[in-house]
Amino acid sequence: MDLAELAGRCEEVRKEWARASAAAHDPGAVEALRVRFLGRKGLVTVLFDHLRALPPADRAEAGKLLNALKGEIAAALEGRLAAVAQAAAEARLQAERYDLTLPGTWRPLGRLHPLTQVRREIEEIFLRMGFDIATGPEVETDYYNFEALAIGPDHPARDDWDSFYLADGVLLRTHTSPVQIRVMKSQKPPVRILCPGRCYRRDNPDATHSPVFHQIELLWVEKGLTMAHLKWILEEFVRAFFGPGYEMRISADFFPFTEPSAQVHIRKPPGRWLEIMGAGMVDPAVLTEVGYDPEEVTGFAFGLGVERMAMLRWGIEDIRLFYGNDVRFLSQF
Ligand code: FA5
Repeated sequence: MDLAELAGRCEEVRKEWARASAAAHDPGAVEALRVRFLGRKGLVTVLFDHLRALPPADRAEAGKLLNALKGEIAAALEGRLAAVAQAAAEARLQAERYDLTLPGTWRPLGRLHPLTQVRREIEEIFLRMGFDIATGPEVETDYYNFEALAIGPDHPARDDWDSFYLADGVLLRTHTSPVQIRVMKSQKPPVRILCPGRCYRRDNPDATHSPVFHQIELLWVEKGLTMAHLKWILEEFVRAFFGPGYEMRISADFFPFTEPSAQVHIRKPPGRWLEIMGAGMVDPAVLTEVGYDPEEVTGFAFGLGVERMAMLRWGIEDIRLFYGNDVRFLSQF
């Protein structure tokens, strides 16, 4: 092969490059081009083998031609690779483009039931004051629910707690006061506890009564406690839970297990008064029943209705809303 022939071959390879490279649209195809033209047996590489056969005078010229071709194709390859990579990146961007004007997907979030929120908040207030949480069974015996609380079998106050009996002497507890008895029987004074729990009564459902509801019982037994301490705790509690703008009214009441006894009403003026709890000084007969000495220690207790607290907090007129499982209602809390 002489110089002119080699130059002709260079031209052919150049044309072939132009044709082949125009058809390479992805990185794989560009790599195949590189192998085909510049690889060990590539179209350009094999032309270099002809150098040795040329007359020495032509070699420099031929070398120039070949190196120019090689450099040209190497540079074009690089450009081609960059172009292909950029096209691929652009295609990906197009495919992943977000339309920010589309409406979002609504994901409903779960939340705590308003009664759970209120219970937890009340627990926190009293935990800060140094009370411990205590619990007891919802299925109770007549002894803990009534008798130990000085409500004998024929006591007229039984009418206040119309009960669901499961068997003779076994019932669904009507209040959380039996937990007081269980705790006092199991530990010595001082006692400072809070007992949240579910209660059951054969009350006709209305705006403020539900057959299943929640109470939180508080009991503090120690040397030297008086009604003044109870009043102080109540005022602190109402302030902590409701904040300003609420009024509290304490009036006389009767419970067989407290003496004196009181009931507490709350209202947010100009709203109606709502009874939230029964309270009082633990009756000496109850202290004696659990093995405490009423000459040594005194105590006070209250049992408050969790639903009533929630109704006052949010201005809810009907207790049954808490049990309707209507998401439109529940999602507001
Ligand atoms: C009692 O149950 C007493 N054990 C409270 C007590 C404890 C007094 C310790 C003294 C010492 P009463 O029946 O009043 O008391 O209920 C207390 C509170 O529970 C009521 O003020 C009310 O807020 C709530 N409650 C009672 N019955 C229902 C009901 N059916 N639905 C919703 N809340 C109720």
